[in-house]
This record gives sequence, structure tokens and C-alpha cells, in this order.
Amino acid sequence: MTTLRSVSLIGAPTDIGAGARGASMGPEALRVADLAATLQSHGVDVVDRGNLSGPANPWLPPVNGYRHLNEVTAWNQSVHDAVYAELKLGRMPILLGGDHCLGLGSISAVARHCRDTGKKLRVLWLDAHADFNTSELTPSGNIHGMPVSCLCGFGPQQLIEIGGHVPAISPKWVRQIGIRSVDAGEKRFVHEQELEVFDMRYIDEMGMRHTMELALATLDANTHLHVSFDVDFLDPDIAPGVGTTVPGGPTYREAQLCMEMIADTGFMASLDVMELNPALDLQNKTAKVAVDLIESLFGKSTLMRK
Ligand code: 4U7
Ligand code: MN
Ligand code: MN
Ligand code: MN
Repeated sequence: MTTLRSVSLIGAPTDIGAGARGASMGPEALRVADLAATLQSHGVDVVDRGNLSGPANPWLPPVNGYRHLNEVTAWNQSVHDAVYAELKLGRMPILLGGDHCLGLGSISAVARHCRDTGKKLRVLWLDAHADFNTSELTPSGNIHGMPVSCLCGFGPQQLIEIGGHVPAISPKWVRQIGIRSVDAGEKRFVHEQELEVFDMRYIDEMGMRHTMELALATLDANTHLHVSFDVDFLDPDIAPGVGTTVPGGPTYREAQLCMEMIADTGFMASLDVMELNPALDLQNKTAKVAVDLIESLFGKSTLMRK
């Protein structure tokens, strides 16, 4: 399959919302693993916009249930503006994280663009975690555990209003895949808000194929498909370079199938690649796996049949 698409890479080198330092080096590790050239080899027009800038990480304890709230807000505002600008230009933004708190800025920009253009939005959240905590529920205060709840309107005013509309999205538009570590209060809230979650038990029992068929059901030509890929979605055997590893994730083959089925829809219009932590990686192994999987999202396939 050849695809002709215009992609803009946006680096967001920060670990401001995370519980471990080092995701700030994620964008450069993805570049070193040859992300741009790999996409170009599939006929994609790639422009690397370089890195955004924002406040340094002061590494302070949480205040009122949030760690670094003002710094997280500044980074998300700048991610929002950059992602929104690319969508306006008709280009596909790929956000290179950085920790997953920035999914808030990215997806609130995508949601704004969908409101502008009358598109429906579907968000695929590939993650070991639900990222649905609030300041009352969080055991850590780390805002990378809260972007989905903030997008759905549950969070501090300064974060939930970044995309100009509260809530930015409805829980109904989200499909979470690969989930295997959810905090007790967070789990209750996921159920209360009726998030659609395909957890690892579901994937074990039903398989990745059936999971993706359901997660991608009811998309149409008027749907903007956003993929938020937290690299800790993957089993730590293949992806050790993340701050919060959880055993028992998708294997290399399962993850490939997941990405290939997304590519087959032809609807992916924006992507986040988050939480890669080179300080915990082994010779850039996790970055290489991530680039390999992103390649599949853009049509790499080992398929022989036509
Ligand atoms: B990631 C956690 F307590 N739930 O809120 C929390 F286990 O973006 C982890 O998915 C959050 O990597 C992980 O701190 C956030 C914890
Ligand atoms: Mn996450
Ligand atoms: Mn995660
Ligand atoms: Mn993490």
C-alpha cells in the first residue's frame, strides 16, 4: 500500500507530568531511530518542526493533588497551538512526547479542529493505564495519569479549557486498548463515565483482531481518527524504555496487528507517541520498536495477499 500524506513532526521534550524523569529525551530518541526517513520511505511528505519549548521541570511534590500544574498547563497550551496549526494547514501532526499529560493539548486541538470542520472524532488510547485520575483519586499527583479525565471535563479549569470548549471530548468517543493497571478510585470513575475499555483480559480472551474490529467499528469517511500511543502499552519485554512498565502487555505481533488494522481504515489523521524514556532504554531498543510500529501505522505490511 502506498500512502500520500503530509506529516509534521512536533517534539515536546518534557517530563513535566510524569513520575520518572527522562521522557523529555523521547523526541530525540525517535529521531535517532530514523522516524522521518522511515515515513518518507512510504511516500509520506515529512516535515520536522523541531521541538517546542516550555518551563523546566522543577521536580516538586504535588500541591492540592497536582504536581507542576502551572508548568503542565504551559506545555499543553504550546502543544495545543502547534497541533492546531498543523491541522489548519491540512497536515497530519505527529506529537513526539514527552509524557502523556500532553495528550490533553494534542487531543483538545484535534477536537477543536473537528468542531471547525464538522468531523466526528474517535480517539484510540493505546496504553497500559486508563489515565483517568482526578486530583481526588490520584495516588501520585502526576498529571500524566489524568489527561483522559481532563479531556472529558474533569480537572482544573486551566487544563480543561485549553481547547476552548469544555468538555473537549465525550467519553463515548474514546476506545482504550491494552489497559492493565488502573487505580481503585480511577476504576470506579471509568465505570461511572462508561469509558469503553478493551483491557488485557479482553485481548487475551478475544484476540487483538476482534478487539480492533470493535474499537474501529462505525468509523466513516467523516471521522477523524486520533491515535494516542503510550509506549507502555507494549509488553516491557519489547519496550523496556518507559517510566511505568506493566508486565503482560501486547506482544510484538499483537501490536503490529493493532497498528496494521488502524492503517487499513485509512482514517488516522493525527498521532501522539508518548512516554518513551531513553534514560531507561537499552541502546534505543524501545525507540526502534516504536518507529517500527509507527511504520505499520503508515502502511508497512508483511502481508503477501493483495
Ligand atoms: B501514563 C498511575 F498510580 N495510575 O496516576 C498514576 F499507577 O501516561 C500511573 O499512562 C499513571 O504512563 C501512568 O500515577 C500514566 C499510578
Ligand atoms: Mn498514558
Ligand atoms: Mn501508560
Ligand atoms: Mn508512563
